[in-house]
Amino acid sequence: MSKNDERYDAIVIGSGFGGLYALHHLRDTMGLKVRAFDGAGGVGGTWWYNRYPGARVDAPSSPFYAYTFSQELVNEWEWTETQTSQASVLAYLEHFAERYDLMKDIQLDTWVNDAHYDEAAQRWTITIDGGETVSAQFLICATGALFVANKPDYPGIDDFAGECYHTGRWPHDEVSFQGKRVGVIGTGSSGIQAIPEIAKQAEHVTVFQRTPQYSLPARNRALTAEELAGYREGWDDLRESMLRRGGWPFKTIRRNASDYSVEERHEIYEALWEEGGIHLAINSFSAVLMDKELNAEVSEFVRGKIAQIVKDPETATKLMPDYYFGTKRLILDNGYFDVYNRENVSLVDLREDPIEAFTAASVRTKEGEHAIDILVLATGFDAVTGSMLNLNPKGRGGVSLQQKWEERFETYLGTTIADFPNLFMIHGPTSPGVLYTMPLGGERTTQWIADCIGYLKENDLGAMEATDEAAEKWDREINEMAAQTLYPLTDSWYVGANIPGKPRQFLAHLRGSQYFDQLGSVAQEGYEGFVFEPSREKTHENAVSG
Ligand code: N01
Repeated sequence: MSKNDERYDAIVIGSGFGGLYALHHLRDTMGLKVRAFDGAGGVGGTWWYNRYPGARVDAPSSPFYAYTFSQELVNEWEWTETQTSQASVLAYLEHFAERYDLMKDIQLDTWVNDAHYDEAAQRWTITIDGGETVSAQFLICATGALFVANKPDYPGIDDFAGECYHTGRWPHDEVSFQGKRVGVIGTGSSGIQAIPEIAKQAEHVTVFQRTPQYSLPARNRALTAEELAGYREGWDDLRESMLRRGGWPFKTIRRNASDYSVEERHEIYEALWEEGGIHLAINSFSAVLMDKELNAEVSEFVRGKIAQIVKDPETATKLMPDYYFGTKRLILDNGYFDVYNRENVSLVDLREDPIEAFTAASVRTKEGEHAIDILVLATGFDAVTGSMLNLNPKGRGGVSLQQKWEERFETYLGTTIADFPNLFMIHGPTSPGVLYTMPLGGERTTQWIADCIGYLKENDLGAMEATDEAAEKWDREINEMAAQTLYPLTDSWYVGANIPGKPRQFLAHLRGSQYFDQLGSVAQEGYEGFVFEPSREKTHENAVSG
């Protein structure tokens, strides 16, 4: 066999949380011949790239932001903090890859430059760096929800002659901020995590803020040996609880705001703020993301906290968010608002004082010039859809994904796309993806994909494909679910508003456990919404043998 026609049952693109588990499950549990590819020089996906100072999990983390399927794995990994750092997550993923002997089937430093479906062969052929082609019946895209870096196109930005780093493409060598004047653009999770760390070293940090943010205290601390032992002991129950709830093990309190007085509600907000993490959002009142008045009350509570923390009233005012609390990605910080009490940090409010241009050594805004040595772009990603559009697979009739998704990011179940048979996405648009615990979501999605593959094999089928009708219906359902909340009213990357020209559409399924129940029912009820083709390979073999 020439190097140009390596044949597999499945190709996995990406070796982050989703891709590594997909390789393990499809190869070791399903017994398939699988090959994984990743353009990065190591496994870890998001966690390989996003190694900026302060990078941590921005969701309930140790030990829940991890694979859940194996008690042995849970027992042997020593998480040390309540909010896991990027370095720990990456070390964990590297351990996972070694423990399950995955590296022999992962080709790193290898971009997939083309992927197209061969209707006659019912197979996907990919072209990788160097022009080699590889084919498989199934293409599993674990390409990452936060992969394609968004770089602003301010006039002259490429003329800036100092060091320039995007948080999502952070160098592997240490970046020293010692004695440097640093400009940071962007105050999403990445900027808010990085700024306090950079400020510890830099001579001066100028933060360029477009939208002020609600950020909640992460209250990161050491995880005690007793806590870890308790989690391990009760793992089955915890896992069960994660499966039933939104991917988290703890109960979300379903309180009605109207059952409490204003004072009582404030006591609850205070307690949840003190507790830290995302509790203020998920454990205050169930309607907080639906009821504008209630949301305004919580928003005001957080603004009050900002006013208490930030000593300079003018800076505090600039930091006050004015969108609906929780409708952009919630941020968990370790000393973000406090950082503005330092003498070496200043804030530029781009709404009042926009950036006009860059020079070789400065950022020029309407009202002044800010000399900088290092520019940090914490400007986010073409989230959820960017990595798939980058891959741009070509499906039935040669239709490209860029054509297919020109106006709307239509999928069926967030995992499949009409016209793209045998292609599956992990954390695709309209899956719970970024609103669920991603490692667990990846496991559950992969298990469902594996069941699809098993079903095809058992029934001598060669291809499965979502119908347009099913995709349209799914799209309406996702839209209707989002429309019951305040999410669509805010410009955020959840709706694609951070990327100029991107079609506006809410990109996630809002009810994680219901979603996985739905996936299960579709499978149990014979895969409604899909069409199947008999296996041509089998037919051919039968014809030959018959
Ligand atoms: O990106 P963001 P991020 N001029 O898009 C601003 C995940 N994450 O990298 O709000 C000036 O949230 C933009 O302003 P605005 C997490 O899910 C996970 O911080 O659009 N500013 C915003 O302030 C997170 O949500 C972990 O008005 C510009 C910022 O840049 C997601 O990644 C850790 C601009 C971008 O914020 C993305 O977070 C860290 C411009 N031209 C992040 N363009 C984990 O724990 C953009 N901005 C897994």
